[in-house]
Amino acid sequence: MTVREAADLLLKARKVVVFTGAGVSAESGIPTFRDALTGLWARFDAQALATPEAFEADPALVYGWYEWRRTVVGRARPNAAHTAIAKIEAAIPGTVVVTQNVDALHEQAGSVSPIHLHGSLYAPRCSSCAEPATPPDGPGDEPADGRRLTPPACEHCGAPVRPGVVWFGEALPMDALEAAVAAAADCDLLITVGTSGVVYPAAEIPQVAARFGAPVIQVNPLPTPLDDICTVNLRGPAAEVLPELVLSLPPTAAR
Ligand code: BV8
Ligand code: ZN
Repeated sequence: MTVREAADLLLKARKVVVFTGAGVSAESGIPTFRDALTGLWARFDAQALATPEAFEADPALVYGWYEWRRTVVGRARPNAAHTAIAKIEAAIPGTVVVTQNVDALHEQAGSVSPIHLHGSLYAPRCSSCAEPATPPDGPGDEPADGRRLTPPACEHCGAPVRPGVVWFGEALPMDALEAAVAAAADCDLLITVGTSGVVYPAAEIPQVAARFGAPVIQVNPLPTPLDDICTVNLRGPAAEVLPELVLSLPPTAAR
């Protein structure tokens, strides 16, 4: 299937949902989770780092690992895929960006208020009273991956501060999930970019759009479980495929 077919769908669309995963930030140098050799879960144990039980058992291990991730992400810059998505948003005002990513590269590329389904590395909060905590300044001093770092104490109750991300077994922020489902149910095109589509309930979002009759374009170098619901599968890296797709938009807003 070709970019041309996808471009025809984009040109007709008035309400677009762009649903992104770690692959959209891969070409910014941020590792994905499940890519066979380079993904974070090939090197680290998700159960020991990305669950509430892990934080309870060893807060310094988990906090240190997330500070390392915040450093990596803080030094990264948006790539051509993030920029192309912001251009779609500028050209088609009814566009909603829904991301599973905990980086801020969509915002940095110019996307306005993307919906963060899995939280953010920049929104630490108290693990007990949930009061927001002040994020540390700057990109961090690059703790080695795996270096323990005692989390700061909450200014209100003294409990350890935790990363503001959604761990396995935790509920997604209700307002974000509801807004994403509503946008997917109401859109006339969904573009899914750089996600393996295996983490639920986020993976429902493209399925909701398809169920409500919207065409789905997928951008991913590899097949995923979402292939079957997609109208067009564009196999390639997001930073190459999306700029090509955006070339089809009217010149004023799109370039
Ligand atoms: C919940 C955030 C209930 C922090 C992450 C068994 C069956 C089904 C479901 C379950 C099950 N057992 C447990 C569950 C539920 C579980 C789940 O789905 N597990 C799966 C994995 C089996 N889900 C949960 O636990 C969720 N919560 O269900 O709560 C509840 C309800 C009420 C009350 C209490 C509880 C919470 C899930 C949140 C997990 N959080 N991390 C952090 O970042 O550390 S997981 C992680 O996965 C990331 O957040 C990421 O956002 C998310 C999705 O991953 P992707 O973004 O898709 O990344 P991935 O590496 O997988 O794929 C990258 C893709 O990019 C690949 O396809 C690759 O080919 C492609 N790519 C690579 N390069 C490029 C590219 N594409 C384009 N261009 C490129 N250049
Ligand atoms: Zn507190």
